[in-house]
Amino acid sequence: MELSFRWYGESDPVTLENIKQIPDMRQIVTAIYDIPVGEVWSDEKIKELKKAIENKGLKFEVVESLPVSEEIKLGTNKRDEHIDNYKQSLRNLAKNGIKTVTYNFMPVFDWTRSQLDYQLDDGSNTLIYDHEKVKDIDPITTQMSLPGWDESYSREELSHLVETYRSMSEDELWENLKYFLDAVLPTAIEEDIDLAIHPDDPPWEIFGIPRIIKNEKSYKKLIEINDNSHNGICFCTGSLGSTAENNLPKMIEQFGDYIHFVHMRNVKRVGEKSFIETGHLTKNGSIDMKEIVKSLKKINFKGTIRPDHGRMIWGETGKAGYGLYDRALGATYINGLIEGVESID
Ligand code: DNO
Repeated sequence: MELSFRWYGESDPVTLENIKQIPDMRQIVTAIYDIPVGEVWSDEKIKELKKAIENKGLKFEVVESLPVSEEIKLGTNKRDEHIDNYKQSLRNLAKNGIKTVTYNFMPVFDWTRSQLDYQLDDGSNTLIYDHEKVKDIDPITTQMSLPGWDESYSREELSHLVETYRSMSEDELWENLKYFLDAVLPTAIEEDIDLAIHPDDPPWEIFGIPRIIKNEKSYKKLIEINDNSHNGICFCTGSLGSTAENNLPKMIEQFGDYIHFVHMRNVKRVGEKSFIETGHLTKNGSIDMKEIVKSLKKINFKGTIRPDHGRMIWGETGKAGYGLYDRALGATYINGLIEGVESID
C-alpha cells in the first residue's frame, strides 16, 4: 500500500512542498482541470503535470478523475465521440506511466453535502449531510459550491440536465455504464490501466436523479458487465460507510481483486440518511478504520491509498474537505494503522 494525497494543481493553496513533508507521503493524485470534459487529455499536458510532481520527489500514478461526460451518462448521439476521446486520453496516460484512472458515474452532481462548515464541539469545521435538508435543496438554484461539482453550466443547461435525468431509470443508467465500459475496457486492458469507479456519495438517490454505485449488489452487477480486474473499484470508506447496510471489511474481502485505490475517511452516522464527517480515527466516527486496514492486508492490497476529506482545523480556510492539516493528520493515522496491522501475523 502506498500513501497518496489529492492535489488540485497549481491553484491549490496546499502546495506540493507542503505535501512532500507529510511522513511517508509517496504519491500525488490529481487531474487536468483546464480541459473541458469530453475532450482529449494531450500527451503534452500530462507530461507537464507529471514533471511538476516528480520535480518535488513525488510520484504520479493515479488520476482522480478522468471525468465521464454527461453525453456518455445520458447516452446521447455525441457519446461515441466522447468515448473515442476517453480512449485516447487513456492511451496518453498509459504512455506517461499512469496505472489507475478514477472515474464516477454520478449524473451531474458529484459528492453532495447539506452544509460545508458545521462546527464540531472541538471548534473545528466539517462537512455534514442531512437528508431532510437536502430534500429541500433545489439543485438548479442552490448557491452551494463543492469541489466535485461542475460549475460550467448555465442555469438553463443545468435545468435541462436535471429534468432529463429525472425521467431516466436506474436500469437505463446501467445500460449507459455498460455501453461505456464495453467500449473503453479493451483499451484499458491493452494499455494496462486499471479503471476505478468511485461510489456514489452519498450512496442513495438525491434530487430525484438515479444513482447506481451504492453497495455490494452494485459491485456484483459491475463485475457482471466484465469480470476483468481492470474493470475496477475505488473503495471509498466514507461514501460506502454513510449507510450501516454496507459491511465494509466484508466488501473489501469480497471485491479485493478489483480494488485499486482506497479513500480512507470516517463518518459518524447520526440518522438513517444523515452523517457528520469526523476526523479519521475509529473513535471519532461509525467506521472501524483498523478493520478496514486489516481487510486490506488480508487481500494483500498493493494499490494506492489516500486520506480523504479533512475538517478545517487551526484556522485553515480553503477548498471544502481538502485543506492540508487534518488530511495530514489522517495520513499519519493511516500510516500508524498500517504499521500496527503489518506487525501482526
Ligand atoms: C470527493 C471525491 C470525489 C471523487 C470522484 C471520482 O471528495 O472522492 O469527488 O474524486 O467522485 O470520480
